[in-house]
Amino acid sequence: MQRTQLSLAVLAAVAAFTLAGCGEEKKPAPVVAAPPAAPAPVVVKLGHVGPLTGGIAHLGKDNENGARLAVDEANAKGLKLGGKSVKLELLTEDDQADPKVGTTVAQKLVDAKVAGVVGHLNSGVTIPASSIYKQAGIPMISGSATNPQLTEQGFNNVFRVVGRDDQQGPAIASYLQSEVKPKTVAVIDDATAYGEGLANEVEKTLKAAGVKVLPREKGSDKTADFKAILTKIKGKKPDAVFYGGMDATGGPLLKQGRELGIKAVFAFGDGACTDKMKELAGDAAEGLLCSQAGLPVQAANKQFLDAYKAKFKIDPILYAPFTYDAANLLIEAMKKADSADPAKYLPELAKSSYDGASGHIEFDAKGDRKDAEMTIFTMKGGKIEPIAIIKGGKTTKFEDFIKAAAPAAPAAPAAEAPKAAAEPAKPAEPAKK
Ligand code: ABU
Repeated sequence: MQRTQLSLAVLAAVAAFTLAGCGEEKKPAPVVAAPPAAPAPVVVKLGHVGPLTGGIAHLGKDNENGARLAVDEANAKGLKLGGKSVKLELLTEDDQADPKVGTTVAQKLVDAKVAGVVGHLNSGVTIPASSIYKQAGIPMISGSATNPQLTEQGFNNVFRVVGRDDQQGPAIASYLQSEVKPKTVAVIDDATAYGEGLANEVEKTLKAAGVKVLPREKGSDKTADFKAILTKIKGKKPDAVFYGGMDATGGPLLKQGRELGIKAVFAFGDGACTDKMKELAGDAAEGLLCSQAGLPVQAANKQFLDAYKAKFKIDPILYAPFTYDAANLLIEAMKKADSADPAKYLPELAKSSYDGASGHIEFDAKGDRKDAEMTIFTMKGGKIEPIAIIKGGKTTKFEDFIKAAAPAAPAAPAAEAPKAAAEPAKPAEPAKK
């Protein structure tokens, strides 16, 4: 008899004897072994990278929140890969919107063995960082980097869920040309891959439409005083000014332009297409035109908007629905592959066909989002309001887009149903903010 069994037998005998001595005839309580502890879940790390300090930290945090919401939801639902419970862990890094810091923190994430990355935010940071992830074979999806070069490098691990600046530039330039009908346009950029690249696309489109474009003026992503540039521009009396850069510099530029008495229409790309422009430029922001390289936050699905608000107590700013989708795309691909091994789930990621908060997502061979929408906004009453959606070269007024996307009226009872064929299903209802 083994020692444990022997001890149990002695214990049982002593208990029986004790009970008998007390005049009771109860049997000894059975010894119940504690259930085996559940194995600890396997931790799978995902990275998020963006600027969490500096002038555009609000946008970095917005992106991070989107990714965090997706990860927390997946953990709450429970995730199993390869028959084992998995806990996702989001590692977040601050790249300070700086290409050098970006590559350093990208390597840090690689060394931490993340299975996938959501980020970075800035094209000028995402492009050099993508080489680090490529060498490590780690899939990355940017929710906001729009410079075409990102997906023109031929890297099979690189994806984005927003459109490209060779779609966004023509969209905002064509809208400006058709609605404002400027004869002369001044173009300024912040000398980043994003700002300069987008400004180039805008200039190309305007010139092709016969609009005179003034010689390019340049600031930087740190410029606070644009007065010298704006004074030079004012003398040339442009009808419109386009700025390729982020809201942190676009806001002061617009404010200073109005202070100098420039009456031109000011237009911006997605980096400066936020309500922050009102905070930075004050009343000068009213009437600005801007574009985003995807559907507006107002058209994101209601489930996402409600969950985001409930968790973070604020509304999403710009591309949070896209980083939420990016994180979910990584998770869904892992589920399909039944593995968090990048080599195993990357082929599933490339084949994604996913209905996310920002609409339906599929990738083309380069890793770009197929059929990305572009949205044009104006600032009204201190808020940017979507005016038009451009998709596949077709422009739809935002109100018409919302109407078309509204859910079909409830089906009539069977007995009263008309005999005609049923209408095709309508897209999911976008939330109205
Ligand atoms: N696309 C908006 C700003 C981020 C970037 O592409 O640099």
